[in-house]
Amino acid sequence: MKKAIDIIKKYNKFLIVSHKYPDGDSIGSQIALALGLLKIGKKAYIYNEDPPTDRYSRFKRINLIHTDKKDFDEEVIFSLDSAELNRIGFIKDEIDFTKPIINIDHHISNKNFGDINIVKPYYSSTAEIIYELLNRLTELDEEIATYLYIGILTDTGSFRYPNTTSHSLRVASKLVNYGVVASQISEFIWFTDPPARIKLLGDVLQNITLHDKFSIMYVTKNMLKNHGAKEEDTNEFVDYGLTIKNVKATAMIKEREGGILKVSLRSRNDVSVQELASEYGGGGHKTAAGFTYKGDLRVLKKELEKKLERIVN
Ligand SMILES: [Mn+2]
Repeated sequence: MKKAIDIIKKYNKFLIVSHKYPDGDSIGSQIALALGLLKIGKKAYIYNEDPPTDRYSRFKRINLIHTDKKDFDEEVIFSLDSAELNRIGFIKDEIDFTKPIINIDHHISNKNFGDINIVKPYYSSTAEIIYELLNRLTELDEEIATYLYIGILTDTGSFRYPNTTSHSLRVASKLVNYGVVASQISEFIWFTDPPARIKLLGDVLQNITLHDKFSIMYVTKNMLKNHGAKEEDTNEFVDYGLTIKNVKATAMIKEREGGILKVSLRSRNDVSVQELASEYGGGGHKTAAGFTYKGDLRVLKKELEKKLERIVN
């Protein structure tokens, strides 16, 4: 942490990147860090492969997130919430690795690829780490606190997942003290579903297969098309597979273009799905992980049935 502070003080232009399909933690951490750097008179530029999803459209400062690099000439690169540099996607090719990289993350699988690595797997979110960093740099304010809160709220599943610790709750509480209205943030994020998403959810829940202690569901390109839904509309659907009594692990398979399948895995605290994700070249956390797979949906589903059966027993 001390080394990161020294670098921040020494340089002026900071590029902030995060993983493809950025989630609430990426977006919240990136914006909070950018606002903190701007506040102490530095230049900051957030650059991601993908734009924020519509879920975050009611937060003003998402306009700080760019999907083109323009001519921003960074001196230092911050990589947030990304276990390895490949996770940030094609924008990796536009990064000059001779410049200092500060890697801040909470994934246990983090490859420590930075010149400085602040990796805290026991933290709920990258936002929780950014909170500590910013506290050493400047005075926090309501706006910065709002974006940090978004990160913690979304990565803890609204304070329901096992990563909800006394520390994450304490940080959230301090953020509320800066004037964050917790219920309003929840409303902005969770009460904004387009009708197509709910119709699609109905279809997806219809195909859920329930086994002994695990469940699997899937969504095809055709199902999306039938409802005029986007892939982002399926985010968090996986959670429903785990709300069923006695289910300890669940998988959600999403069909993407080009025969690519994206699999999200979730588990209860006494079961880990992380190793299963790594088996397929993916990663994540103990109770929330994922991977991509090229091949047939039915074949993969059969395979996952066998593997999940083993994990939960
Ligand atoms: Mn995260």
